[in-house]
Amino acid sequence: MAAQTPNIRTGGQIIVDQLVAQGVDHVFTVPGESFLAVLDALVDVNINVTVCRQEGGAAMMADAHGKLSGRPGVCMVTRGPGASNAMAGIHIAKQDSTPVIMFVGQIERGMREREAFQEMDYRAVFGQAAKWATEIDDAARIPEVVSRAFHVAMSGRPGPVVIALPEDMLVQSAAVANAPRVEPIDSAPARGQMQALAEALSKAKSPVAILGGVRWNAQAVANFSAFAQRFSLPVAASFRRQMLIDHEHPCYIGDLGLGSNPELIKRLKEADLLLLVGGRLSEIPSQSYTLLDIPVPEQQLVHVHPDANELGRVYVPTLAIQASPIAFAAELDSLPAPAKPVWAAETQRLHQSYLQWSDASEVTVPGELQMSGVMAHLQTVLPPEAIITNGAGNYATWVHRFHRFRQFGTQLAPTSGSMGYGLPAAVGAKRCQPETPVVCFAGDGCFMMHGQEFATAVQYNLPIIVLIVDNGMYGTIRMHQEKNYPGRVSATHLQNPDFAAYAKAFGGYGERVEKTADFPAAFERAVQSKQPAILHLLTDPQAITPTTTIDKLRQANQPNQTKA
Ligand SMILES: Cc1ncc(C[n+]2csc(CCOP(=O)(O)OP(=O)(O)O)c2C)c(N)n1
Ligand SMILES: [Mg+2]
Repeated sequence: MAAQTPNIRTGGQIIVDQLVAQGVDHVFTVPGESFLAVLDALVDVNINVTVCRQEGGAAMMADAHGKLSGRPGVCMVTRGPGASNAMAGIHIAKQDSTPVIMFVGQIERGMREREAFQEMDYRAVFGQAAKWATEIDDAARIPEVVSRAFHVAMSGRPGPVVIALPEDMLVQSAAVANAPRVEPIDSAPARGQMQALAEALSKAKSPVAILGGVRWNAQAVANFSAFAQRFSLPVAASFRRQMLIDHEHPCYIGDLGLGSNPELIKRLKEADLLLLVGGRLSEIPSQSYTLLDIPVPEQQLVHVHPDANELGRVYVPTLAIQASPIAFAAELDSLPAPAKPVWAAETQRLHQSYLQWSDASEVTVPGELQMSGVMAHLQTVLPPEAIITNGAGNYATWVHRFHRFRQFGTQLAPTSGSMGYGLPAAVGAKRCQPETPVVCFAGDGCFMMHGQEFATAVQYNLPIIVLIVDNGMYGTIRMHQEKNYPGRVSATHLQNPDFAAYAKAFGGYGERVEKTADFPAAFERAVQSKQPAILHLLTDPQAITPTTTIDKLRQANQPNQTKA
């Protein structure tokens, strides 16, 4: 593409013009005096700016945008304290392989290394946390660096890029052309690899596919689903990547996460061929690295990943296919399906097992508010395109186990297990897709980590619905305490505010729900309010998981207990 005729602009204008050239439509920020020239240039362009309340929230909103669009979510934060707050979101984007670009205001170039006001060395601080961290010294190099940032953020294994912008560089003028829009570099299976996969499948007795990672889209999901159906291939979703297959697909057998269906784990251990597409089979989905031997799995492993560095990093694959899930799935229809695979009946049985495992009506826990009832109701009222967000906590088990994801682009949840993600992700999603219903699940602990972004939802009239599952504690940690140090409760009790009043104080809709039967009407009122809403769900502290209670855990783990 021919470069434009250079015109003289300030660094701030050049930055913003690069964003326009890259097709950026949203920027999430907490402002700082360190990048006033960028904020000023944003006034003149057609980019939606979301002003947030804390930089961690801004970075998580950018992550949500990156996950939904497949292109970098962009946030802008100030130096030292701003960048430090944003680290939580950068870590999420790194572990989730989300394309994100974070611009950070920086001190003037001439003051470096004096530990000037809020000075930080971004290359050092984010060098490991981000995929790439850099600083722009010369306004004339902005198009080059920003273009590379888009390339790095999206290509191979995507991830976050941090770009520091010295304050004086942003007011420096330069005559330089914009760089053209960057598209992710795609990689497709090499010649003969699809044939090799077909042969491996034809010899297999009990294959399983596991879907994870990024570089998927709705078409790739449709392509893979059609392939699975033709092969009656059982398909599991990796931790917090459930949206990669319709849960009502006859080949779906469940998600590999925390508290997975034991039937699924058993089947995976017995599999003779694993087709791992897009994911890394990291600690959580691999059940603490117990599913596959390292470095050489006993099973045949066909690993498909867009980044060569991930192929053979932990597990040595029998067949390593360096391809994005999009490019890989596009070639699957070339594989001839077997007449009647020997595993077909087993796939049916496993899908039935999943349906039973995820049937909320089968589960009763202590207390008047049953999360199973809440989940069952949401199943009947939420449309398939509804986006579900969450952070970390035992409450998330209800989402992962009982919500039947139907479509690509409907799940925003951090594989890094970062608390506080659900609310900013919901705000980011609703800001980008105002027509799509967005429901955020949060624990009482989780919500309070970024609860201030409820103000952002109110400021931009974003009618998200937040379900705060309040058990009065950091439940996950309490559960681990009862397992490891039974009866010795330490630093896990929480005294919480009235979250319905909190919602109202912010200008939203709030309601307290104490009984299962009251939930459907409360949810309907929240929808009808057309405001950002919080439903404060009071759950029994005993109901620590769908299958056990605090008392049972404590008893079972007493050190003097005689184990049968
Ligand atoms: C940012 C962050 N801090 C701490 C933790 C450790 N942690 C994991 S779950 C959890 C408790 C979550 O509490 P809550 O949101 O109330 O959910 P619950 O487990 O009670 O359902 C904590 C403290 C974490 N994962 N992330
Ligand atoms: Mg809790």
